[in-house]
Formats: sequence, C-alpha cells, structure tokens
Amino acid sequence: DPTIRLADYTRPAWEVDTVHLTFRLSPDATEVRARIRFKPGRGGDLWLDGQALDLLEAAIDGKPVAPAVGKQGLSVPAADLPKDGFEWTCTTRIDPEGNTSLEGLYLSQGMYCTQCEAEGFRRITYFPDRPDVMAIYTVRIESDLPVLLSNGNRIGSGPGWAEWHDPWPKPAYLFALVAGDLKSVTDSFTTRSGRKVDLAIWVRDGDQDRCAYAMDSLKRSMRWDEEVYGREYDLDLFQIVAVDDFNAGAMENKGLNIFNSKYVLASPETATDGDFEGIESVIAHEYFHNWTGNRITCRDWFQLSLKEGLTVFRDQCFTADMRSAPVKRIQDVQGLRAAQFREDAGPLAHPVRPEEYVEINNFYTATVYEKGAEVIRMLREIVGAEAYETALNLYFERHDGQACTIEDWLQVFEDATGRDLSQFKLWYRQAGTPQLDVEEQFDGTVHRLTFRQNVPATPGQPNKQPMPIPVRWGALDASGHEFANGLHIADAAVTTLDIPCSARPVMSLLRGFSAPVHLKQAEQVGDRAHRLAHDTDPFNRWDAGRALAMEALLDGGDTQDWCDGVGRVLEDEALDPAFRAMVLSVPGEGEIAQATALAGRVVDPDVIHARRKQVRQNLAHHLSDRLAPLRDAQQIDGPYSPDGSAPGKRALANGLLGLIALQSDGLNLAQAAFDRADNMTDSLAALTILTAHGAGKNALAHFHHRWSGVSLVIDKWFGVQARFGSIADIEALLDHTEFTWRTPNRFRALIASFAFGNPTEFHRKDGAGYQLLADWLLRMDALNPMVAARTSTAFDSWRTVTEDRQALIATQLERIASAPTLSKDTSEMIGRLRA
Ligand code: DPP
Ligand code: ZN
Repeated sequence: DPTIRLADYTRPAWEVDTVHLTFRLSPDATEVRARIRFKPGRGGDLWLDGQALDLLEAAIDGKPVAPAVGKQGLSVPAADLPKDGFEWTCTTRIDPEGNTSLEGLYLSQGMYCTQCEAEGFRRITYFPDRPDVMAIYTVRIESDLPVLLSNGNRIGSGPGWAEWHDPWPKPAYLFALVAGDLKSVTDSFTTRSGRKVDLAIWVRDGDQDRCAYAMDSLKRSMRWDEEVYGREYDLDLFQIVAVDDFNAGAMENKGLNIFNSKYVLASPETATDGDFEGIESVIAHEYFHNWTGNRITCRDWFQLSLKEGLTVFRDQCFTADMRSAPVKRIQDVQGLRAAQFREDAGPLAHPVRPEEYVEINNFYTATVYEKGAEVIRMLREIVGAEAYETALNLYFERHDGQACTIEDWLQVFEDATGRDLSQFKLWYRQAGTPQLDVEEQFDGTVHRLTFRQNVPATPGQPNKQPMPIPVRWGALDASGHEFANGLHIADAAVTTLDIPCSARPVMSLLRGFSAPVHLKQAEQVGDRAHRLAHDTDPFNRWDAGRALAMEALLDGGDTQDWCDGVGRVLEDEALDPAFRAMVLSVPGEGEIAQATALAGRVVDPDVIHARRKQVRQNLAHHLSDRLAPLRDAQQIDGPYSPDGSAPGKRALANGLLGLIALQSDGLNLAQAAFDRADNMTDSLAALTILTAHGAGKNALAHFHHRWSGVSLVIDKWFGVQARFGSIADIEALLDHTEFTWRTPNRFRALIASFAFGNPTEFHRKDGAGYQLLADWLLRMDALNPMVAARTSTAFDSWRTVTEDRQALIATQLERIASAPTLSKDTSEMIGRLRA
C-alpha cells in the first residue's frame, strides 16, 4: 500500500547534527559527496531516502559499507551501526540535465538550481528526507560558472569554488544551490536591532532593470514582519534568484529564495498591475516563511498548513496594509471561492490537515493554503487581535528551532487564552464547505435569527460534526443606518441570535467574510439592493451586488435592481475606484457553475456562458452613455505607478471598457485603447477585450511582434488566446515555434489557461477539449509529473456537468488511468477523480 498515513507517524530512527556537501557540477554527471553526522533518535535500522541516484561509494566512520539499495532509498541494519552515533559518507552521481521533473538539482537554461520541497533532496543524496530531521549545513560548490550560491553565509571562495555555511538548523527541504552566469541587483536593510543585511536579487544579464519592485517589496516585507510580528531577519545575507523553469511560484529556502521569474521581473511595459501585486505578495510570502516555516517548521507533511496557512494569512494581511484592505479581502474571497470552494465540492476535497496521501506534491492545494489561512483568520476573529498576538509570541518563544504540529499551534492559543479549542480543531479535520442557512423572524420587539449549519459529506468523511462558525454581523435600519453589530459564533447544528429592535432590520451577515462557508440568507425582496446601497461593511456591500447578479445568472431573471445598484456605486466618487471596479465585475463562469451545482442543478457551460453574456449586456445597456464619461474620469496623469490609486483607476477604466465594447462602435474604442496603451495593464486589458470579441487579429499580431522573445509577455499572448480561442486556434498555437511545452510557465499559459479559463471550448460537446487535455496530461506526465498532476485538477468538477459530457470525461480519465506508465502523482489524482 503506497498510502502514507498521519496515524503512522513515528520519530526518526536516527537524527542528524551536521551535513557537509561537496558538489562537483557537471550537466549530466554531477558528483555529490556527503558527510553526515548522525546521532541516535528512536533507534533502529538506518533508512536513507534516495531517488534517481547513482551510489558510487559509502562508508560509516570511514569504513566502506554496502547498504541494501532500492528504488526509494537504502538501509543499513541497526546491528552494523555504532550505538552512540556515526559519520556517514557517500558519493552519488546525478544528472541535472536529464532531470525534467524540476525536483532536486536541475538545469534551467544553463543555470543549475534546486527545488527540494517537499521531497526533492532525496534526488541529490541519500538522506532522511523528512522535515523533522533538522541539521546544520556546510556546502562546497565546484564549478567554472561565475556565480555559486547556497544557503546562509559565504565562508570562502576562489576560482572555481565557493563554500557556504548556514548556522540555523533546517530540514533538507530548505536546502538550495544555484550556479550560473548570473547578475545581481543589490541593496541592504538594517534590522531594528541594527543588523545590516545585504540583499541580492540574481537574474540573467539584461534583466537587472526589472528587479526594482521585487527589491522594494522585500524591504517592505522585512520591515512589516518586525513591526507587526516582532520578527527580525537572522542572517547577514538574503538572496533571491529568478529562474524561468519552475514548477510552482517560489520557494523559501533559508537565506536563498528561488523564484519563478514571473514573481520577480517587472517593468511598467511588461507587467500588469496584477503582476506587480503578485510580486509584492509572493516576495512577502516567501520572506515571512523565514519565521513561519523555517525557524519553526513542520513535523511531517500532514502539517503543511501549519506553515502555509499561517504564511498565506500573513501575506494577505501585509498586502491589506500596503494597499486597500477591503479590496484585498474581496480579491482573496473571490480566489477562495473560485479555487478552494470548487476543490471542496468535488472528488478532491480533503481536510486542511489531510490524514493520508500517496504523493505529497498533490496536497499543495487551495485547501491547505487558502482555507488554512481562513482558519487562522477565524481563530483571530474568535480570540481577538490582542490574544492572537500573545499566542503568536508564545508560539515563537516556545517552538523556535522545532518541527511542529497543528496540535502545538492550537495549544499556544489554548494556553494564551484559557479557551478549549477542541471543537475549533474540526476546521483542520473536516473537509467540505459548511452551508449556513439563516432564517429571520421579527416579532415587533426582537429580530430573531436562526442559524442552521450543515457540513456536507466528502470523500472518506460521510458524517460531520458542527463547527464553530464566527459570524460578524451588523443590523441596518430602513434609512441604511447601522444600529447594532456584533459577533455570533454558530457552534451547534442550530443556534439563535436575538436583536432587540422596533422595526424589522436588514441584516448584514458574515461581514468581511468572517468564515469560509456558503451563507444562505433568504432575504426579502429589496434587502440585497438595500445592502448594495448602504452596507457599511465594504465586503458585504460588494457581496450583496454579487448575490444579486448571481440570482439573475442562475434563473435568467430580472437584472434591474442589480443594474441600478451597480450604477449608483459606480457614480459614487467617494468610493475607491478599485472597489467600484470589483462591484462592476460579474461572477465568472466557474463561479456560476459552482452555484448551479450547489443549487442541485446540472451544469451546462453553454447556458452559463450565454446567461453571463446577457447579464453583462443588460448592464452595458442600462449604463449606456454614462460608461464613456465614467471611463474618462479615471484618466491618470503622470508616469505609470503600480502603487497608490492608479491601479484601481485602471481597473475601473478597463472594466468600463469591457462594457463599452458590448455597445455599437465599442470595439473601435477598445482598438484605440490598445493602440494608445503605454503600459502592460492597459495593453493587455484592451487585447483581452478585442480577442474575446473575435476582433483581436491585428492587435495579437502587433503584440506578438513587439514582445517576441520576452517570455513572460509571450506567456500572456498565449494565455489570452487560450481563453478565448477555439480548439483549432489552440492547436495552431501548439505548433507555434514559441510554444515550448517543457517550460511549465508556457505549458500553463496555453494548456492550463485553456482547461481552466475557456469553459465553453473545454466542455465542447464533441469531447475535443477533454481529449486535448488528456493528450497533454499523458505527454507531460512522462516529463514532469508534478505539473501534469496539478493540471489534471481541471477535471475536478466533472460530475456536475451534463451527462453526455460526463461520459466523455469518464472515457478520458479511464484512458489516462490505463496508460502503461503513469507517475505516482498523476495516478493518485486520476484515482481520486474517478472514485
Ligand atoms: N513552500 C512553497 C511556498 O508555498 C511552495 N513550494 O511558498
Ligand atoms: Zn508558502
């Protein structure tokens, strides 16, 4: 049974004090010499993980040994091991050039780099590759390449070599090595206790002028973690390396973060406002891991959310502080609903702390990350901001240098507050998005709310218990005045809340999205419109508009109230343009599909597409000649800035342009906007609008010509066409000379953008979309299992679509499942999808 279970956890048999590694780099035959000092743990045989390694020699305390070597690692019987500890030495040979999985040590455009989380270190040398084995590393790199980097501080270097030492004990997954012909952009940061930290961002020659925003974001992150969490940086050097071939977003290796270049490189000409914001938040996220992840790490991979949920929560708060808190909250909830609610509603649903897995790479999910962050947000909501701070200080004090569990995390909150959090822990154990139904009754003196919660059955979890759901609420009177507010914790199957009042109020519930649940509030006619006009909670104000739109989208009903409300918000100059832009946007097709399935109906992507188009048309018609002046009013003077109010104005202006394009002559305006654009945000927005209307031919050619060779921009060019093109268009793009499927960013730009972002073509009735995805999953699986497995989640809502489509998908899933060779990653995913 290949399944790994949380319940089977045991302490390591042997622990590690120090690791000395010497790398002799060579593209297809790198030699790694390891000298590892072991000390007794639980005791027993020595097991060292190892994959795709050539073992050249091994010795214990200098005496050659011949361990039993298998495909997953090697073992030495306890009887052959000195009881009190020993020094293990071995030399392995690896093939970075042939390593297409991008886990372990690999080559990306002539540059060596590593990705060791979760289990990549075992592709470098034999090691107890588990996060509860923490050790001090010294690394020597031998190579003719000019730049040789590893974790920690450089302790020596000369022609053809460099040595690094990291004084902080760390698990192997935080190990990093980079070697290449790289250029750096440098700066420095002085911590509040006066430590001067050198900062360096390493990129390919020519990219130095696109690092300024990443560097600025890094310095702001370092300051924020000091001010808000009291956490200082703990080395004299902090480095970031940008690489083009990378499976995920970025990696928090101690002192040497490695980033997908998408989250480092930006200039106004090449990056959108969204890209800048993404850089700011990912730089912050990886930096914040230094304390939440590195200094305090996870005992085992089931505890992944211990570092990821917390670090996402921290980066969300950072962005909220840097930008607009309400707008950030709306964006985060949109993301949560689109990805995590979707995951939670289908065959891939799993708890924030999973209890079993086959391949841990498959659990770097929206549930572990984003729902994990929501759980911490609720915890803070329930205990209060002050107690949260006390608990976090206790966490850092008590667990620094340790590999911890969710139990340790909750214990500090129990100790800091005296609360019993055993019921709260269900948020980590139970999968599925709770549904919270609310009934309201006004009796003349009291308004009574009755909350009924239901946590749906999910794979392996048929029965659920009630969880504590924090519901922030406000009560509005008929004039929109808020006369009462508070926090209700719905912690039983049924709970009630009584609000004394003399007239029936309009209730604003789940303010700020205080819990990750589906709220079903049977509001009276006009209540939602009232809240869209008056709610003092910006999140709920936005959500009221979204709920109004969703009603019309689901039932094809009347859009008058929604159009009126949106119109009023748009013209309210007192409101942040970024917020107005969010109110203007209509729920996406994926979100409408989810709502359809939740209402117990069959999803027909064609119907959803048509309805959404109709609803947008109604809005454009309703706003008619107010659109153009509103857009003109968002004119920005001065040079481009990714900060301040400008991104919000651009978002609003471009949202309005999208509606203008639905009017006669509107496409001419979009074309003019494209021609005139002097930054990527406006250029890509206009290009997207033109392409969505099938009028992008010239603009696409122009865009391609202008940006040929700038890979991050060419990714956008592929992405736009993937989302709006036909399958024939996609097939033509697959043959394009610049389509290099081996680079994950490019693969995602075309294949994943198509599968996730082009529902009508993906769900085409002849099954051609499903077949195309399956073909590429099979192809990619042989090259890079992690990317293939991740992309297979495009099939995760397959049981909600029409029966003819389900049958076509089932055929493709079966075809993949019966492929002669399939990675552990993809076979686990397909197995869960079909279960
Ligand atoms: N640990 C990484 C992150 O989420 C994922 N590779 O930051
Ligand atoms: Zn992370």
